[in-house]
Amino acid sequence: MFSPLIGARTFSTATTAMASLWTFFPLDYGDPGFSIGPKISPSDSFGPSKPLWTAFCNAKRPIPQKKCVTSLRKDCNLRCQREVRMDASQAEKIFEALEFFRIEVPSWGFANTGTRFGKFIQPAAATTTEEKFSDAGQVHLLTGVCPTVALHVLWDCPRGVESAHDIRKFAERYRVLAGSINPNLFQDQEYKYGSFGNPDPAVRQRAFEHTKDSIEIARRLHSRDISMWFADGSSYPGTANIRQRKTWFKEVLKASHAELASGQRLLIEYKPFEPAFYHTDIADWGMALLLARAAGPQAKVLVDTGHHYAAQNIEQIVAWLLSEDMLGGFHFNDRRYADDDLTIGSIDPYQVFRIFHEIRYFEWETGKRADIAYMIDQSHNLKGKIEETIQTVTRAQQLFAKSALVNHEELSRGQNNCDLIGAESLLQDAFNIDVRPAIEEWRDSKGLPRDPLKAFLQSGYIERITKERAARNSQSVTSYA
Ligand code: RM4
Ligand code: MN
Ligand code: MN
Repeated sequence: MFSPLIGARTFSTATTAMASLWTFFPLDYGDPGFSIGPKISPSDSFGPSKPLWTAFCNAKRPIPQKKCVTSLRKDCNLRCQREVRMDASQAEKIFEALEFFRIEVPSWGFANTGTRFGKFIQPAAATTTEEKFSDAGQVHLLTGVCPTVALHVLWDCPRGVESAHDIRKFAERYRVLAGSINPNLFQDQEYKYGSFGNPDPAVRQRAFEHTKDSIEIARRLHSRDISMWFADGSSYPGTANIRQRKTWFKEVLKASHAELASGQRLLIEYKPFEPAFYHTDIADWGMALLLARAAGPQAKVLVDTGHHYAAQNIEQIVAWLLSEDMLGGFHFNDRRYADDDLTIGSIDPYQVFRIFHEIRYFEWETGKRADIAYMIDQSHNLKGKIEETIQTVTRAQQLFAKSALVNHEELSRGQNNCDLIGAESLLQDAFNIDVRPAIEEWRDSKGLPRDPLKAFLQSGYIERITKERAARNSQSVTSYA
């Protein structure tokens, strides 16, 4: 199904790479199913040839021996830097892991955004859905691992269900498929007191209709996941009947679930606060889990990493959801204070590593691949948008690759023997390995640029879109709410 690209090792022009990736990820709207995520299976994938794997072997490189001039013993010949180097089998593990790792980019990450204090307009920001697809297409072209773009219905589908037709055209043109569909149940005036939890049945009905339309859009685009995020809650004690709202949520989620085609999923996201400041109807993973169970078997929980209190152990939540077969996907971003939407791993990369580790450990123990949608939910108003998305994707790849280096057999033994230092060191050692050379080698084997960000900056794309979009952006045009 996919032609191997061994031989296409140099990344010269955007066109070459475009042609290559098109071979990797053909758009296939003829498929009856919703197999966008795990479409690439080991058997039909474009795996690197063995010689490439074995050619890459850090262990063969000499370990640098430096004269330790700062030492009291002037003649000492120590290895001054303790570098954890990988062997061939580790490089192989990274290659295997990268074959499966795909991450979805958000359309809203390419548009002008800001905070409630103001928006800082970037001349190159996308002003239309088509431009968002064009930008997402660039990210996929250079990274090879972002074949889908998440859409927010009101921001990206101005003609509602009818927009699906245009989006299919954009997907063809820019070589990137529509991914998860996110209904907008929070910005219209009607939703001032909530959507699925609104005391007014007419508003609940309206929210249901919008969800139905979103499911239909997803169906027309062959998107598998509908991601439900609710702003619902209350800001003052005593002003809302918490139990009653829970019942309404169950009712409307159940009705929404009944609209799903087979193979589609309803992902239920949670968030502890904001915009509601007293109670949020779906505030944590337990509430999301109960509601997903009540909705039906195709409903799962979506973990947005930014939607947790600072001290929360997110990887434990991930482990529990995995063991309950209820983890549907992620919205990745990092946080320092609240829902900051910072770049993945920019504050705490070890946490992202631990999350990936729990997933891989689960897969090793159960012998099955966890069916999880990896998605980015970030919108940066200060950094360049495409550059930052590429930075995010490469960071995510690195952390995922590191997690592939944990020795599960040894870890399991260490845990069973209560070998605390041994077990913990397995995680720390894997985390400390510099996986970047292996990832570069993997990209090379796919005809992808070794350094996607550098390739992007040299491609001339940003200069072109800045020229094309600057005038429109100076009018403060934004398709983001
Ligand atoms: C929320 C949440 C949702 C996103 C909305 C707009 O903070 O993360 O996923 O769709 O923002
Ligand atoms: Mn989110
Ligand atoms: Mn958020």
